[in-house]
Amino acid sequence: MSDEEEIILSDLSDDELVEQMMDDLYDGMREEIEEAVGILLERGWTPYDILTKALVAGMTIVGHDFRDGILFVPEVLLAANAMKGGMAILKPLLVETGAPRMGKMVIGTVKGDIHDIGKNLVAMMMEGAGFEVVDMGINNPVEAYLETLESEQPDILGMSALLTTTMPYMKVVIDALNAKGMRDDYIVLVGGAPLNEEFGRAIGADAYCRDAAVAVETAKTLVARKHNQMSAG
Ligand code: B1M
Repeated sequence: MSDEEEIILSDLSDDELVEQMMDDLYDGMREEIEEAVGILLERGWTPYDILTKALVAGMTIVGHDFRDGILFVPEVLLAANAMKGGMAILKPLLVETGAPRMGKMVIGTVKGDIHDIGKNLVAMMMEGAGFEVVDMGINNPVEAYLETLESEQPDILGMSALLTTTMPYMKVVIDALNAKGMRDDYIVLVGGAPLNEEFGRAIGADAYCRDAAVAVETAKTLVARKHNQMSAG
């Protein structure tokens, strides 16, 4: 592209800019994504709207083309990197709501799985809603979950899996909690694109969370219920 044709992001209308962000995310252009996030913030967009209407929506398109064999791992990694650039700007803004401490969550992606964008988003939104979050990262074996639960004593255990081959591992973790008599000590929330409610029930989780907003709402409800039960009992 010649200099004359270069797109000036700040000259675009909101709709055009969001459209452009989807293209830039698709092309893995991190700096452009960061600039566009800054522009939308200046125009008064909420961090949550930028996240969901531009970044997550753009990543969905990437996901479809990855599935259909149009994009491959290197391109998807670049797109993920661009998304992370945007998320890094939004994170402190989502977190600084000054909400009172709601409870504590330990969250990690299960063994064999290295997808972390959705988990990071959940962690961010939970922090934004006033939860303390301990992020265990990716590829966590059952031993790591058990150790972290013992040392952190959270209210909630969150697990993420993006692959049909790794989602059954969530049951391995829940079974281990049962075997150790620890299951009832924690609210177990699970999420990730291939999961559904039925799966969540079948493996013995307390709830399946379709997205980060649902995770926050579910966490609030179940923590409040747990505290009520504890004060009644
Ligand atoms: Co992967 N990948 N990937 N990938 N990748 C998927 C998941 C896939 C659906 C793509 C496809 O074919 N359409 C497919 C899985 C198919 C299947 O299992 N049925 C797939 C595959 C096959 C693979 C590899 C096997 C590819 C290969 O190597 N041949 C490989 C596996 C690596 C491994 O993990 N061992 C692989 C690798 C990768 C990259 C490394 C290139 C990259 C990950 C980079 C990273 O995460 N740092 C990647 C990406 C980016 C994707 C897609 C395109 C996007 C995932 C994403 O970040 N979405 C994905 C396609 C898709 O899902 N559309 C795909 C955006 C994110 C915001 O959404 O993660 O769903 P999501 O999280 C949501 C909810 O699910 C929920 O809230 C989040 C926010 O709203 N949620 C939770 C998630 N976790 C939660 C936990 C909770 C609560 C809610 O706890 C309380």
